[in-house]
Amino acid sequence: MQRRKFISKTMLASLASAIGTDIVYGNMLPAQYPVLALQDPDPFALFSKDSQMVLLNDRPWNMEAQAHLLDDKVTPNKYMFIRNNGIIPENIDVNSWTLKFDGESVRQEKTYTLAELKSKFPQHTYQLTLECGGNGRSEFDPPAKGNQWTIGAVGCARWTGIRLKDILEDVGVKNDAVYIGYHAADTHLSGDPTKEPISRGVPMAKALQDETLIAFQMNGKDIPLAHGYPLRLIAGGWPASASGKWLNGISVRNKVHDGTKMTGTAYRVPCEPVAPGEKVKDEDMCIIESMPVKSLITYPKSGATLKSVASLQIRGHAWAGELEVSKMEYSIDFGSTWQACSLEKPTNRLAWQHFNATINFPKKGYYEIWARATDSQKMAQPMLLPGWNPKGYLNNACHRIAIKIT
Ligand SMILES: Nc1nc2c(c(=O)[nH]1)N[C@H]1C(S)=C(S)[C@@H](COP(=O)(O)O)O[C@H]1N2
Ligand SMILES: [Mo]
Repeated sequence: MQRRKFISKTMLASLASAIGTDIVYGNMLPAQYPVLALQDPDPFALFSKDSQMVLLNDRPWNMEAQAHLLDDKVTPNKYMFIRNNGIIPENIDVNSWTLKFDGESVRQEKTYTLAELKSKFPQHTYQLTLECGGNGRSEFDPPAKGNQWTIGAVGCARWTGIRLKDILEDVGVKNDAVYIGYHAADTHLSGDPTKEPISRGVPMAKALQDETLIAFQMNGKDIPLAHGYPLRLIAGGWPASASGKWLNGISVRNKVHDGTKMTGTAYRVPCEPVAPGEKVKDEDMCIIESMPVKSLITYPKSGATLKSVASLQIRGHAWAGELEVSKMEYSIDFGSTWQACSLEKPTNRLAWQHFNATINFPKKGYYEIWARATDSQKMAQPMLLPGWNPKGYLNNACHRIAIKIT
């Protein structure tokens, strides 16, 4: 008879610490047994997310919200979407974390500790809209590869940090600077330490805006690990891929940054419109900058049945990249006529704006409520899918919800 082999004391201790409590009959635990609690960690608990969030991928982690979850004026962590291109860094030591400035266009390379960054520069807080360039991708036809985001890869939290422009002034930048590119501590899916999962950036004009932050807090607390702890670049209103998480380096470049996912077709759209399915050459693809005008109805939830209501208050948010939203409308007759919503000013530039409207329904039955935002340059959201593009970016079609009045 074979003797059962039990787990060693040290293994047991490390399992117990991973689980967070004693394993009561641990001395009976067979060696090599995969403890259930440590298999398939609950991704929502793991990242402190609401369990109504939708998991799109677990390697790398990608998770989106649903429209009704985004009802808060300031998005709490539990409803913030997660978009990762690589593996989240482990064992982060904030005491040894540094941010290095290099590149052709710095006068001299310079490295700051986290403590220096926090003490040396004035701190600012802004509410900033971050939307993945691929939000809405799932609707494109022919389909585009990549995470099939529906409408929930957007959020608007409050970010606290220091202005990138203040640090750049301290570093000293040459006149020929064109772009900044970020570097980060996450690792490539292949495990190859020489490869960066993503290294994007923004032109100097965006880097020098007041609202472009090197942030260390989200909603008044340390940035959650999944969102870039302990340091992240925030460039609100641009595709969120420009907002590098786990930031440990900034290169000041004398040309457009050519890091991973800056070149080729990544985060680019055809410079001129193309027919659905058409092949586009790399050199005919242009970098996405400011995001297009868009809105979401966050209350009520699509599919709701309302008992004998004559009128209903709807609400939501609208945003327009670098621009302000100047008009918000809704329709209950499939876009034949549009009525004005009341629209608030943003709390600061690059924050989403809240709208609401009281809708009167003529009688019982099924309705769709459509919402349409228009930006300060008079560009309105398209009712149906906008220009097809090979990677499925920038779908800013009107959001629609279904309602039954019984
Ligand atoms: N270091 C690093 N930064 C990153 C990414 C990443 O994979 N690694 N993903 C980018 C993309 S594509 C998006 S949409 C946003 C998502 O930010 P969030 O996960 O905090 O919502 O982070 C951006 N910054
Ligand atoms: Mo993204």
